[in-house]
Amino acid sequence: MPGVLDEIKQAVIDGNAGAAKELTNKALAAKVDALEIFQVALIPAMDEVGRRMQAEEYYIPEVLLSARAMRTSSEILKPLIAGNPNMKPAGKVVIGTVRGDLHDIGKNLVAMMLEGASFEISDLGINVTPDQFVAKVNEVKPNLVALSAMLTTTMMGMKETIEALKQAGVRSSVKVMVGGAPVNQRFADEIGADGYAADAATAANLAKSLVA
Ligand code: B12
Repeated sequence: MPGVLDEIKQAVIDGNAGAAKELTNKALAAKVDALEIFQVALIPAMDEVGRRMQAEEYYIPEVLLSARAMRTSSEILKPLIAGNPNMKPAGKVVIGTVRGDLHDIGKNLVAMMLEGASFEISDLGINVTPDQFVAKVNEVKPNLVALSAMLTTTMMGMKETIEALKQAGVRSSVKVMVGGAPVNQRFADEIGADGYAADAATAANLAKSLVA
């Protein structure tokens, strides 16, 4: 049933959550496999949103609307997909904004793009201490830890978090990627992160390559 899959994809690209919900239910009623909807409509839609964001055809409001539409559909599909052996998440990610920092808009966008790229996300929120990152890493055993900072005064929290992961003996079992307005590749290299991305779309590609 390619028609309805194309329509779902378009609804997500357009950021139309109502249409995404209606069309997802329509596809399921027509016995389209939930996993197929995910793989043929939702993931390619978020890939396209990422492309448009990089090309500066989409800005934050459009990306947030698309992410919301994607979530509306994926919330319907998730319970149906759970347990399907073919639904392999791309990997697990623990994400958070580091200690002292309350900015979360960029971090949330990154989380949404990673979710769109079929990563399983544990979002610790804002003002996350190194110990809280370590505890979550021990709990969910992620492939990737994603650290966000928006203040020059908090970006050293990324280094402290990496140190804490080392101290806890788990640094080698995860990749660490960092981002946020004051962060750049040089800083990422200096603090021993595995990767840096400047925006949410690039972050999704970086995450895929880090876990590949
Ligand atoms: C919104 C905002 C706030 C809101 C935050 C609301 C929220 N829920 O997030 C509020 C009002 C709370 C706030 C508070 C403060 N803010 Co403020 N804030 C901003 C503002 C205007 C926008 C930030 C934003 O959301 N941008 C949009 C998102 C989408 O972009 P982004 O965050 O950069 O994220 C993208 C990339 O960086 C990247 N990315 C982000 N995280 C990650 C993580 C990974 C792993 C990867 C790979 C990529 C990645 O991908 C994202 C999406 O593409 C910026 C100015 C600006 N234009 O950036 C100032 C700014 C960041 N704030 C600033 C300051 C100073 C403060 C305050 C100290 C102000 C004060 N005196 O109280 C407080 C600090 C509070 C705290 N302890 O954190 C300064 C920071 C200066 C500096 N260099 O340190 C800025 C730059 C403003 C300025 N020009 O002075 N702020």
